[in-house]
Amino acid sequence: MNTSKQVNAMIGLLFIAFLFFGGYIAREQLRAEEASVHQNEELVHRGAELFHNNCVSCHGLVGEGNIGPALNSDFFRTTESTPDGEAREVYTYLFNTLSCGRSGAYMPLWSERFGGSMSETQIDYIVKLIMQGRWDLVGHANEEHFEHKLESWEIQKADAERRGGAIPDRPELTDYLSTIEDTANLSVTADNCGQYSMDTRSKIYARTPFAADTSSVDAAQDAPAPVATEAPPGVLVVDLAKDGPYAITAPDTFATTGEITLQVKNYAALIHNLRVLRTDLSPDGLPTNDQAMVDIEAAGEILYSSDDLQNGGEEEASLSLDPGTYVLFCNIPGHYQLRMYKTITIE
Ligand code: HEC
Ligand SMILES: [Cu+2]
Repeated sequence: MNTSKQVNAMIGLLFIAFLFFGGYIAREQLRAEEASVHQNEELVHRGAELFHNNCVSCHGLVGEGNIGPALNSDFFRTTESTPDGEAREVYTYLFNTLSCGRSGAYMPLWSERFGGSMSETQIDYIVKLIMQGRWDLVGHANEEHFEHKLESWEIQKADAERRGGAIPDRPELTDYLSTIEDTANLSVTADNCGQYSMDTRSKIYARTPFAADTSSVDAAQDAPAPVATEAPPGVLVVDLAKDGPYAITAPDTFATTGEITLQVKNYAALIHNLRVLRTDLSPDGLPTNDQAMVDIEAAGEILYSSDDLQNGGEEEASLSLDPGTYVLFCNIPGHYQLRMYKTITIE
């Protein structure tokens, strides 16, 4: 009798202790989670500040792309449902690209380890920012810095008015962006640390982290392959970066009886151009020079060269091409190596 009461009391106590500890552990977990959310927010904030100071000039005010490609693409994003291995792959790709830069392109190297200006911790902050798509924070950083710029302009202006001197131009947010004229002063990254793989790039570009539900996967599979814009006879339409950051979209064959009207348009913020080359060489085996451009002299005969086209830039030209196979490519440093080329057969 007594013992059974004792046992009951024991069980009761144990139960209370269990509730107490259970509650404690749950609370601790919540606290730890809140702390890590808070910590993450702190880190991506630092990433945004670094991005404002070092990257917006080439990659756009909120990662939309400018001289460098867009970085606000979904394929760089990870979500809670992204498998660990895949997330690591994206992380490594971005981390290495930032660390080493891109050889043969304007993308500088950043890691102190290779002579750049950032610690690996700082690079980590920026990579986190890109993978979490926190462009809102970059927007805030821009605004904040811009306000300071405006304030000092106000002072300069008041001063000029007092002295009757020339009033300086009001700063614009877009002053942060490099223009194509600035590229004359940019240097091409000479060498990376050999960590950049073309296959990894293709794999990452194919990622669709927000299309996990089967309906959209089916839709993507059913979608027709990209085709060149419907054009009137005699008009050859070549679209740059319409179906991918380094894609050239044009018909595989083009029938003509004489003069061809060539219409080329760049769909990306990243600058591209077009060359039409007659060559006996294989399209993937053109010789390149130390500028990471196709060595035109050695490659064959260039029959058409467009201007360097900014976002939305178009050009139209007449040319006559004999029947045969030609290579269309972009000769912005590094782009041929990124497979920005396509063959076309003129019939
Ligand atoms: C002087 C211009 C310039 C600056 C400054 C610059 N980039 Fe780039 N970046 C480029 C160019 C050009 C490319 C494309 C290289 C290529 O041809 O693959 C690029 C490529 C990249 C890529 C690879 C994108 C892809 O699709 O593979 C990442 C990531 C990147 N930059 C991040 C950054 C970050 C982060 C910063 C700031 C710390 C930065 N870049 C600063 C010009 C720049
Ligand atoms: Cu290009």
